[in-house]
Amino acid sequence: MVESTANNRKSDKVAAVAIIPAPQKLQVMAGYFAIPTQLSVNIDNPSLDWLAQYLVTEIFKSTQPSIDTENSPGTKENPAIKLLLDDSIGKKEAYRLTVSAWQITIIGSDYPGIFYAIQSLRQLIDWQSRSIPQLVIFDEPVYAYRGMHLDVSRHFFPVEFVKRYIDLIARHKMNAFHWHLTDDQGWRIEIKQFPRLTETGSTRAQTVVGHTSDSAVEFDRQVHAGFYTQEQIREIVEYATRRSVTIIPEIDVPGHAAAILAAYPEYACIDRPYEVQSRFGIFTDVLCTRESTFDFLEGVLSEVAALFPGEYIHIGGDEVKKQQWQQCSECRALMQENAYQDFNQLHSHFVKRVEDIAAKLGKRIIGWDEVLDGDIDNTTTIMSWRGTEGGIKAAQNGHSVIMTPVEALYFDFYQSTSLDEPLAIHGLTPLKKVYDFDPRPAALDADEEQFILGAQGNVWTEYMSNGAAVETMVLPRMSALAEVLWSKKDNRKWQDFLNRLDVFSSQLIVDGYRVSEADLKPIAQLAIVAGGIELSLSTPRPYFEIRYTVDGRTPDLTSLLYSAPLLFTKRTQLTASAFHPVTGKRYGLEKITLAPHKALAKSITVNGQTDKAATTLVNGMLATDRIFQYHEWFAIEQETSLLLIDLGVSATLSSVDIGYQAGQYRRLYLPTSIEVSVSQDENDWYCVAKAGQQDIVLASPRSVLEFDAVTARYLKIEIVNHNIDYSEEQREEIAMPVYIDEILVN
Ligand code: TNX
Repeated sequence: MVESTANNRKSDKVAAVAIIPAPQKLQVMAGYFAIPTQLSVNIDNPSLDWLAQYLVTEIFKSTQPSIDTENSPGTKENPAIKLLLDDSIGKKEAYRLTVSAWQITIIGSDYPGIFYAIQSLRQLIDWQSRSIPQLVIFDEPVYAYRGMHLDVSRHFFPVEFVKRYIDLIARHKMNAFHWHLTDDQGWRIEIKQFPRLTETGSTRAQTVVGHTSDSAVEFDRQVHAGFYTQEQIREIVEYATRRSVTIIPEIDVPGHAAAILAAYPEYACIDRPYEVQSRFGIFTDVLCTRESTFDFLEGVLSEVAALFPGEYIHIGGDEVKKQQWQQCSECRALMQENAYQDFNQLHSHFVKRVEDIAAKLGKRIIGWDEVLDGDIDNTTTIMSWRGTEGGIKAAQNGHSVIMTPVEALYFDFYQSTSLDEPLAIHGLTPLKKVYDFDPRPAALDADEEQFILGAQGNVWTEYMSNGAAVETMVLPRMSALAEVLWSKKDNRKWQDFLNRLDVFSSQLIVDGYRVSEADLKPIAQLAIVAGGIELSLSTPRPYFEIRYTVDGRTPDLTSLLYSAPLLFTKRTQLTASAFHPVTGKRYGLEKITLAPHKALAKSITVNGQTDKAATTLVNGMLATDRIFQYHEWFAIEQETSLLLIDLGVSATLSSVDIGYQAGQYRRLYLPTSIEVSVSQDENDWYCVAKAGQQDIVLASPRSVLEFDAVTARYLKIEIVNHNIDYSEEQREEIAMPVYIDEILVN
């Protein structure tokens, strides 16, 4: 990335002014402000002391700036930076930044405005030439809420990393840090009235290795523990406040409560021991709705409210399993007393009680969109995560809304399909998807739109065990989100963003941040065409070269150069990488096996029904050598499933080849047996091949069932799935799905 930055700078003068998020108005002039060895920072207001210090110690540390309150203008001999407050220049958080030959003037409509001007300035400095282009910027944000979330329960992150993360938020002109402090896998905030929350609740015995949904789950047998003392929290709050970041602490109730119950089982419905979870998922453990739970929560929230100065406390409310409430006489009695018809109303009741507690403490609450499932007052601010629907409904009912839809803003999802991506939870959210996200859904009218405060990227850390892993998952996706939230739509152009991103990312890299290269990797697209399968390869950086091999080897600079869509008429494994045109550095490893076969794009039904998801079984692409992605597989949930393929015409058939094991990171459940029958008329069927459990285990990842050549138009494939496993989450044995992909018929 550093190299392409240098390139851009040489060839294109405007690219030198590369600010993310794109400022509202920018006018670049000829000439530069040359950074002197000694610089003075002028302030006329003591409330700006810290900002002046910050300029001196963080931004211009290599010069020797002095701070003076004389308010003297910069001169050729004595260049100066001047900081001023003036709330008439724009709305909240607005700033004007003027860089002229000897003076840099920053006017903020408030403290954050000045802070953001400093962030823009930081991005404008070219330390190689020690210069800043002369310019005028006027800037203010489109959305008031610009957030990033961090889950410190699934993995604990030390204070130093939390500060680094807040810095990153601030550098993106984002202003909210949603700190997910509690969950099933660990309670991370000291509460003096309830010491066991951290004594017991912050420690788990071990952590799952690999993916929590793997068929044979393994554990690391290492204790994972950690929490923040109240003193550390105050230090972090202060750190964030200085950087115009408000912290929203989340205490997730009544679900995701295993760590609470491990410490205080008296707040459960069912009397038994509980433990801090070492796997991930949705557990049935919930807080009981009896009165003592709310006394407990009042105690907890009073300490939380005292630590965090912001207006909000997030109270969770997501993924609440209702079984334990159903089994609890006290919960059922409360239902009756209030004439509640279903358990969602009991959930709302719970949320309402917590909201009242928060209100007494002078706080408003935010809840995940499940809190809308019952009936809830519109005083609750909604975080819409299960898509944007919850947010739309909430805005229409007058709730304030923060958009965090799983499909676009979950930064725990994969960033590309390249095999060199780190293990992630699932899903695919490439950079462009984040950049194209619009926090204001088309379904809302202008009045309703006012309720959308903004959006937030969520970082659930089940599969991020250290700070470096977090950084590579959020960068550069949060750079895209920052622009979505700050910049006007007219100022948001994808290619232009990518050019600026190269500059910004290289600055972050210089400061030690780890930035994913996923957005530089090749992307494959398939189309079934007459005579075979057509594959197109692209990369968001058009000046990169794409090279590929068809012999399974990792491409290098001597491999075939991709220039136009490729047609495949027989089974081929293609491996592609992108290469930087100057340095020759390789990016990504996109592996894709294409296989035209006799059932390609033919009609397929599942247990007599058409099923759109099943078309992936005959799309000519094998998912078995790729990272597991749900959308590339077909899930078999039943004990027996019958897949029926109609070839349209009779054909000579002699093999069926079925995949069931993903190539990287995941260990899927295997089918119990596979049986293939053929027919000419859909009445008389002949079983031609069968694979039992042993055959399947041995043949994994794919079974090739061969048989003597027959002529047939229809194929019936029976998949038997007897996989049952004990679910830690549900505390019972449950049927597990198997996933299959591509039924190659030849
Ligand atoms: C859903 S989003 C959750 C989290 C998981 C996340 C993984 C939400 C409110 N709940 O508990 O960590 O999915 O993507």
